[in-house]
Amino acid sequence: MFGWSGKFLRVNLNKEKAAADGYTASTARSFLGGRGFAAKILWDELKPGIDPLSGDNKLVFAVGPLTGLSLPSSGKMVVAAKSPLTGGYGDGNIGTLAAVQMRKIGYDAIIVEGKSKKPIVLLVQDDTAEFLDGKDLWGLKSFEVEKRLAELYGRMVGILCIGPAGENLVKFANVVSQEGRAGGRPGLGAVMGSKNLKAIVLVGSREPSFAYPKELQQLGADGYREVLTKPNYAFWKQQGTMNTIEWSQANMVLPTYNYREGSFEKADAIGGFAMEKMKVANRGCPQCNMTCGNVVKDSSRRESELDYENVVMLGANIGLGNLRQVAALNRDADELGLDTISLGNVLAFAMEASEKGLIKEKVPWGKFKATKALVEDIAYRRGLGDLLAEGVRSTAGKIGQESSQWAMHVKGLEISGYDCHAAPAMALAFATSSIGAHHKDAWVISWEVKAGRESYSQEKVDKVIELQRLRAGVFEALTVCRFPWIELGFELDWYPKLLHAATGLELNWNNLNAIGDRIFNLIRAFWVREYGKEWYSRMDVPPDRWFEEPLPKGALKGAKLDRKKYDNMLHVYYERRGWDEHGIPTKTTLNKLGLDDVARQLGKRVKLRE
Ligand code: PTT
Ligand code: SF4
Repeated sequence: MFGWSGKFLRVNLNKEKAAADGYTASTARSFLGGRGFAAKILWDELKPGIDPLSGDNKLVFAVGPLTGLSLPSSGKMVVAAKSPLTGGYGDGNIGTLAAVQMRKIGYDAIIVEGKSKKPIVLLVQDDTAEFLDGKDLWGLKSFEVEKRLAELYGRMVGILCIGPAGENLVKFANVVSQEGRAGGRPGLGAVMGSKNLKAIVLVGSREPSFAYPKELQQLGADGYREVLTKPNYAFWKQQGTMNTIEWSQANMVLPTYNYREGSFEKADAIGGFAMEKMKVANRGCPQCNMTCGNVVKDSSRRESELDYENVVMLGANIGLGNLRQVAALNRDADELGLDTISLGNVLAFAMEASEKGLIKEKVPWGKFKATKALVEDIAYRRGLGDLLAEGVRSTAGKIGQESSQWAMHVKGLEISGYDCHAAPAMALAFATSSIGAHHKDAWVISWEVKAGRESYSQEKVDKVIELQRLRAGVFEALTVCRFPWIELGFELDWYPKLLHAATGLELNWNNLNAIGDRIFNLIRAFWVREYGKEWYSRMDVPPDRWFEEPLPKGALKGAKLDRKKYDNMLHVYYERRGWDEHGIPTKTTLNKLGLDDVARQLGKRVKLRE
């Protein structure tokens, strides 16, 4: 095979053994890589109903055929497992040198099985895997872990690690790399912690072989040059994703005070232009000439890398309007290994619960010191922090009193940074995303704001599906960053050409979209298989707050979602997807996508419509 190594590395922590495992060309063609491989492996290899924090879970790190190559923004990797936060399929996407090194060690995925008896570091150097004592690193924060490992193995090796939150099995702990890149929102850091795996170090010296290496090299170089010509390039380098804060404020979609208000009185103080004045450097993922990580000094003079999500969730959503303090919370989250989006949600949930007198602890809105202390308590599971470490769905279940109406999650994953009181398509995108409420599968909101907020039309449904195919399917499977396309308009035509040069496969966009659909449906099947009978309760619905409590102020004062129209839109979505009225893929749909075996297995668990 060209473009793929044709091998996974299977690592068993119980036995401290690692071995190469071949996979077929048909798997490569059907699932491409990254999320596609991860979903396939987890579907094939996990028994339904396993405890995500037991040795039965498997942690998959996967790359795609374009990952890590000399072409725009290719330094990305997918990390996936059954999620301890949601109980369904969970993954995340990290920009990391580990992605580049994974290609160099010559594997397309690492599958980590079992559980080590003691803290351990997995070191993979080409064909050799070593299981090193991780005792001295256990308990350390992520930046210190990376520093020590880089001192031993060099700055250009690939390092993935967890912080204390992962060790303490916080349900939204993530995996950290390169001091400020992090991924695996649905608790994949906790899965790594449950396996006593503190870090993975990858050091490779090989090069993958390609179908048309010269053409690939030329296309990659042309691609980098093309990125530089795009009109928005300069502004992107100035602000990266932070430019979205002003836009969200102007359009009343800024998550504010636990998604109550849609705009924040101190938005200017935490926005892209405020950040520009404080910025000391640009940082980014490997192989990228768009480097969009905005490095600022936080309130303790430490460096912190800011993105839209980090800032709105740890700023507006908890009522904090001081950017250096927001940066400090963000830096703490990176060091502790906590997902900033879920963290901003649980903090806001605690603040609202405290305001309403539902918990005895005083957790005021926007108070930096108290919040900073609570963040540490969550990571170390102390007091109220221990309750919050389980995520908002679980916390609301425990404190009761209708708090579930404003526990802002879908299927257990906390919502990322967009208020949907007046954005039905974005609400649908959150509700049907493949990992729970995350924007990565279909960031439809910018289109929706232009197309008209009020409508619940079929056009909106189709747009959500179109984006899910592309973003949740193709980009996650090629495993390259989607920002060149979304943010700069780097043309989609580049990708089939690059794929052809790397693998020799001639795939047009119809073929690629079909792969996107296959992956999306396989992940849906995974969720249904896990939830079984429970699936029949309403799974694809955003929280009550957006239906019941109108926006209290601003240009869209009074706006809220309409339940009947939303349900109708969801119904249309199911039809367009070829799913039944419960959102379960029909046999015909699965068979059409070549997932006959999945249909057979799923049919044993729930009733499948023809
Ligand atoms: C992603 C989610 C996001 S989405 C952000 S900011 W964003 C948060 N970043 C966190 C962080 O930082 N530290 C931390 N402790 N927790 C964090 N949680 C949040 O995680 C990220 C960029 C961004 S910045 C986005 S949108 C794009 N995401 C891509 C994607 O998903 N797929 C893809 N093919 N390309 C993408 N390009 C962009 O990458 P999750 P990163 Mg990320 C500090 O992890 O679990 O996927 O959730 O990885 O390397 O930092 O790049 O406004
Ligand atoms: Fe990473 Fe930003 Fe480059 Fe994407 S554009 S690869 S997120 S630095």
